[in-house]
Amino acid sequence: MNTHELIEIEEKYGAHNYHPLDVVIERGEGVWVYDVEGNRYLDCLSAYSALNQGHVHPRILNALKAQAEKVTLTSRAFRNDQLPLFYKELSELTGYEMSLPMNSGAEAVETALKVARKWGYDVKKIPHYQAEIIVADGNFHGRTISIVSFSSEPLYKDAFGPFTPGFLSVPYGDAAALEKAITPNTAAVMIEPIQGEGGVLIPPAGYLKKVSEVCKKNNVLLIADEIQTGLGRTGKLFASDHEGVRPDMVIIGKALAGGFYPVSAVLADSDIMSLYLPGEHGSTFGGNPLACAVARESLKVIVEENLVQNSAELGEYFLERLAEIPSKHVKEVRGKGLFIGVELKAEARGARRFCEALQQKGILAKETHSHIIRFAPPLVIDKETIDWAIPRIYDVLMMD
Ligand code: IF1
Repeated sequence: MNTHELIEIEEKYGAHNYHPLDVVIERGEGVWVYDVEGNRYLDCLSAYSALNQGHVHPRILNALKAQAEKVTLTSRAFRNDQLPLFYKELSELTGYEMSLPMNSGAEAVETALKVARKWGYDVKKIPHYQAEIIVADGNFHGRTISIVSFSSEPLYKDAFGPFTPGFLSVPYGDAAALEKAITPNTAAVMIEPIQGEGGVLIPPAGYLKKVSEVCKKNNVLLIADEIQTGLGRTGKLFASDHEGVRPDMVIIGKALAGGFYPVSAVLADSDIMSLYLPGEHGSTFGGNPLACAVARESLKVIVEENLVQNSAELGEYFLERLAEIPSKHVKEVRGKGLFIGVELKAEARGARRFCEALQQKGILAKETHSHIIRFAPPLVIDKETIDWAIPRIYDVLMMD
């Protein structure tokens, strides 16, 4: 079937909760994807950083196949032989004593929020059901009712009340405002070290460090949502590492399973994670052997292929080349590692038309917030491919 036919079927039978570019992908390999017409594109979105290891990484594919032939799901009613090794390897890689596996990012966020509230009552002795959690304006942490309850984006939130209480949002990048919002009932602060959906928004240098100090001083847990920024995307294993910050909890997802499978996790030390008692939390699929086998190999690929270093080096190169393009439309080019945003001026009439023009040139990128183009290719990209992309991006950014 061709592009047009497939899109027609999708629009007829599927919910319209997305407005994708009209490209129908049927195959992917490394940094490249191929549509049903046989056109090739450089993937500069990486499924919102779920594909740090590139499409259909052969090692992860083999791990998936091998495990799928043995056992795929046990539920947590029984144990499986992959979960212990997943826990251990994740701990050795990240330095956190324990973890709790879930599936989607939103579920892992909920997991962190629940245990933060429990910590608030059991450890900090916040009065019953008075725990508050502080987040930042412009946040994106997922789509559940509790999470959209503290979104500042009307589109994500407004139609879906009543909302979950107990959350408070403060301006992003302003540690003083955050400190002012803390009360004796504050259990936790949850922050994205760089706001992805916010438009690759990098807070002022020292912000996260200051937030971490403020949290420590006030006996408040710091939760970093590294679902998008983690696992090498910004040129460090975690974006928090850029400021030497070790949050009390780190939430990961997306690239944890290299795009093969939804796997997320919350990392924390035992003093927090051990607060969860049998029956208090769980998921049918969380920690299943297929997920664990895929995630174990996905982590090994990040380490053994030096993807964190590659992200740092090629991210800097890509950013420099992009910043050289003398486009009248560009307001700012910013990024860390291979997490780059090109913010356009208001007069540019939106980023969507630039993304559509990039598609014509064989590059898939997605606008965020209508006026920012995000460039976040798989971390396996090489310099030659960036050199291939730059003149194409140049042509698009130089158009009228
Ligand atoms: C969509 C955005 C990106 C995330 C952070 C948690 C989650 C996400 C920091 C939830 C998910 C995704 C979801 C996807 C689009 C995308 C997105 F534009 F919507 F905000 F990446 F920038 N924390 N981000 O970025 O993880 O439950 O989806 O696994 O909702 O369309 P999830």
